[in-house]
Amino acid sequence: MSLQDDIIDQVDKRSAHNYNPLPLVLTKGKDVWVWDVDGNKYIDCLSAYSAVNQGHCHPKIVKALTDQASQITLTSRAFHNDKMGLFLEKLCAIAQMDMALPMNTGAEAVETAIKAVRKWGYEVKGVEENKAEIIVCRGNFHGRTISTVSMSSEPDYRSNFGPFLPGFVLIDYSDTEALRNAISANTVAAIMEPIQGEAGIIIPHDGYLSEVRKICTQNNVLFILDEIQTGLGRTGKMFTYQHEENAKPDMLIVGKALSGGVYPVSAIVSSRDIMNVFTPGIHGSTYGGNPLGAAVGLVALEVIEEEKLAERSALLGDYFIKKLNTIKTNKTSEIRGRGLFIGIELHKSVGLARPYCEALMKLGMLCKETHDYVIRLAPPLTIEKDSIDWMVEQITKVLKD
Ligand code: IF1
Repeated sequence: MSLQDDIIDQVDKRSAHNYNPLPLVLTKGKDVWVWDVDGNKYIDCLSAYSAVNQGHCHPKIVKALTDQASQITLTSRAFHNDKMGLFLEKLCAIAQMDMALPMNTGAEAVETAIKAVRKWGYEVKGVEENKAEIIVCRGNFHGRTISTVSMSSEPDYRSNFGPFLPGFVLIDYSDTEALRNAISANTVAAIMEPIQGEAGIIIPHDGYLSEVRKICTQNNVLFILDEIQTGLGRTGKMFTYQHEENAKPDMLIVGKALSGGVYPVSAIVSSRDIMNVFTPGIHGSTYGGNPLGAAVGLVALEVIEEEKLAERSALLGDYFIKKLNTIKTNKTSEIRGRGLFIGIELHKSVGLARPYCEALMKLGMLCKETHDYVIRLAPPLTIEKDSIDWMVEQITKVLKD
């Protein structure tokens, strides 16, 4: 038995089986590269679901982590710390919003958004007690907590986890008529992803987000975008809604790359009016806003700006998609994406994407299927052109075989 097999056996025995990972064990990462315990080197084309946009173990971010780790790591919010304000100042500047509320995981930030818009509904909009409705889209992914699976339309994520949280109204994604029809006097918000990641890199029709913006404004409904996966440069803009004119939401939910994959940091960012529903004692988190996460978050945001990662993503993503489209194969039905957020959809008759991801792993490239038939390509935004050329060669091999 190899070391790798031993480790996988141990995990099989001791870890709940809530995942089915590719059979390799990683031990080291540097920029776009990762190494397994046998010393094999791979290009990471998943980036931990877009948390590692800045590349693995970015030296500046790691330095912020280690410097802060020997200073002070956790104060709780019972006291101020000297890092949180600096971090939130930067986050608000980048998001062009007034105020932020820091949490840890993405799902916690979505929970925070749900609480914020419900409270806004009762206290500002004047919705009758316990009647608030939030519109969400079929195919969404907002996390794994009870509230976020209550928003989901995916049977796998919901099965036997009920009873669910009431107050969510499901509509089709990229359908403005459905949104108009779903709005009632009790609607407080529409929460959606600007591109649906888990659903298979589903890009809504041109103009959808600005139409949603308009409909929400007309009806005094808050427009909330979950940019946990699509934000911070991934799709070729700092935030994906910026691909459209006049699509700025009332609140952004961010996470993942907010820490460059170094530490869980998430937040909601919004206007002063909406954030003012939070008063002392009504919401919080032991770790949310801690100085270690804040120090890391500040530098992770600086790296995105300094290294122009959004611009890189736009240029290199276009290049990647163009090259993928030159592959002569009848196995793919569509290659789509924005920036370095790309999906290769296989014809259903070709079969599942998983064996293609396994074949790519053997060739030195790590990616993860989404929604059964889509190979998702999302390398760190620091990727170089020649690495993209190399990846296209590997993808060509597996699609030809
Ligand atoms: C897993 C998917 C990606 C997210 C959006 C909130 C969250 C996520 C738009 C929650 C998290 C992850 C979690 C990860 C798999 C993954 C995923 F395939 F399931 F959908 F990225 F595509 N909003 N996405 O994408 O954030 O609480 O996890 O920090 O294993 O569940 P979290």
